[in-house]
Amino acid sequence: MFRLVCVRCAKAYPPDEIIYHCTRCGHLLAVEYDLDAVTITRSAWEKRPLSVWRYRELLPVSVSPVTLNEGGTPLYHLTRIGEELGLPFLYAKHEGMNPTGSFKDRGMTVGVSMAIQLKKSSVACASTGNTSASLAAYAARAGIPAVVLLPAGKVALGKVAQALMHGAKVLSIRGNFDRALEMVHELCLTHGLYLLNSVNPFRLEGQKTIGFEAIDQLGEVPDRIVLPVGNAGNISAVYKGCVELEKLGFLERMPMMTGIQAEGSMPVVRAIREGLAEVEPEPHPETVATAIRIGAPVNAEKALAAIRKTGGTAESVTDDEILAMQRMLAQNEGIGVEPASAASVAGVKKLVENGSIDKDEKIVCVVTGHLLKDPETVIRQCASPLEIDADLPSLLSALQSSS
Ligand code: AN7
Repeated sequence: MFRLVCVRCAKAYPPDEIIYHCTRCGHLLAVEYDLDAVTITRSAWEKRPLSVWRYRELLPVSVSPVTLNEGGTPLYHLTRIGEELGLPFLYAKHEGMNPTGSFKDRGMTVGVSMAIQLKKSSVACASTGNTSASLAAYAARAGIPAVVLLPAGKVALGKVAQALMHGAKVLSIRGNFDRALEMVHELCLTHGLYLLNSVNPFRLEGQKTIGFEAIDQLGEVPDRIVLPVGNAGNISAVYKGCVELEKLGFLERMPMMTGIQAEGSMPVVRAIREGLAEVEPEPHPETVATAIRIGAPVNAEKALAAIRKTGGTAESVTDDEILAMQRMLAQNEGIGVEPASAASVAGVKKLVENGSIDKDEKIVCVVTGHLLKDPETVIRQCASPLEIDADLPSLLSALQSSS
């Protein structure tokens, strides 16, 4: 059993109320379980396949889930990048290996299942791209219509292609993500669509399983979990999950939650650096990592608490640093991720170089989305394939001149 509880004033709401903000103070709501009633053991969990649904006792869904087999993503040891940075225990959890190519699927399997559980017949979101791709696919799986609002001209090609092909109603807003979120929120409140942005408390329940899986795969709690931060939902979700494991007695210590933002879009980093109680929104966010081009992160309050309570930190990286790390992951480790995802590892590089990370830490970087999400940014960085005549001498001469 669970209830919804305001993250600020702790006012409680019943589990079947369709509500995204506290009616008393306006803050977000979180799912709170009766952990005393949870009787699952770690060894029982470990007998199940690695997936979001391994952890179903800590999820709110009681109907048969709307699923595409999400989670169970690989945890890779970054041996070459680790050696270069002097970090022998550097890992990447590749969330790009989810059904639609991003971690959003973990949230959507739970979020769309909850839409069905709550008897909602249509769903909607605003998105920098991945949320829309994922929602479109899970709505199709559930057989219900989806509406997605995108910031015009600022969404990577692969993500738009997915949202369109999975049959969502796709609308491009002449405005940024923050404005699109305000609009879709209003649409949902006035027209009864179910809102599946990260203001939705259920979506984050699915996303917290990234941390559960990483701990299970590593066989111990990492010292640090590093995530790219946009709306700050994912970092908040992973922290919430760790708090629950700790309360269940499954976690001996908390990982240091570490958030990485792009320099042109870094309100959380500023708040951490300057010790602010709240983030000051960035009115004109800009970065090549369009997934995290978000100036007013709605989950910032929870993210600041997660970072501060665990002794973590937040750091910014430039677009050049992001793209250089995207290439390093691809070429030195064989791991293809989109720019926002590379931000987490680029952030680790920066933190180790400025002495903020201990070299023997066990570090899990969450790389959040697949390389193929944003082919245009890739093609812009790489030389075009050399076109040659279709004969062996031309091939040999081309190989010689390019070696
Ligand atoms: C690849 O799709 O916000 O800090 O609308 O796609 O939880 O927002 C995407 C976010 C990191 C940031 N990496 O996560 C959306 C959207 C990738 C992402 C983030 C996103 P949050």
